[in-house]
Amino acid sequence: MWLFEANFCSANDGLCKNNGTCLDTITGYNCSCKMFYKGEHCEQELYHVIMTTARIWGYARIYCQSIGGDLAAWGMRNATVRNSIIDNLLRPGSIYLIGLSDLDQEGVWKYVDGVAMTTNNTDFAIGQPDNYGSGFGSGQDCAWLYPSLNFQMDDGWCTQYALAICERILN
Ligand SMILES: [Ca+2]
Ligand SMILES: [Ca+2]
Repeated sequence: MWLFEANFCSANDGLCKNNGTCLDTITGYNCSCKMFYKGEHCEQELYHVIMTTARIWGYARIYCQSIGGDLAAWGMRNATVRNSIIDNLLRPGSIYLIGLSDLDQEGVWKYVDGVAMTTNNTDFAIGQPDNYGSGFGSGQDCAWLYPSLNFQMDDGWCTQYALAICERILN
């Protein structure tokens, strides 16, 4: 039996699309994608749309789906992408809903694409999520980026009108 060292990257030009970097591994290769690309071969381009009309979380989600996407999830998990959106696209003083909630089960946070929250894929401000208001009425189950918290994440009320960040994959 023979085992040859894999050299996929140099043997297969252009494996990683959109200027992604090809990295050989023992058994194959991985593509390291540029900022707004994902997929095994960086073939998917992520496109973000900043909503300019305030909506409640549920209607914001429906709006994002109506333009072929959903509330931002992947781009919110990736700190580089998230910070780029915050720095370049958000209006100071506005609240922006994102695709993260604990609507299904209190305290269990999940992105709209099904990915569970971890400390590495979220950026909640200190003391958040706090489910503020529970006991008076419903607590807070829908995440937003909050301006006075340097656009860190905070759990907010799903019934409050706010702007939102949509995300869709091109191709
Ligand atoms: Ca909650
Ligand atoms: Ca909160």
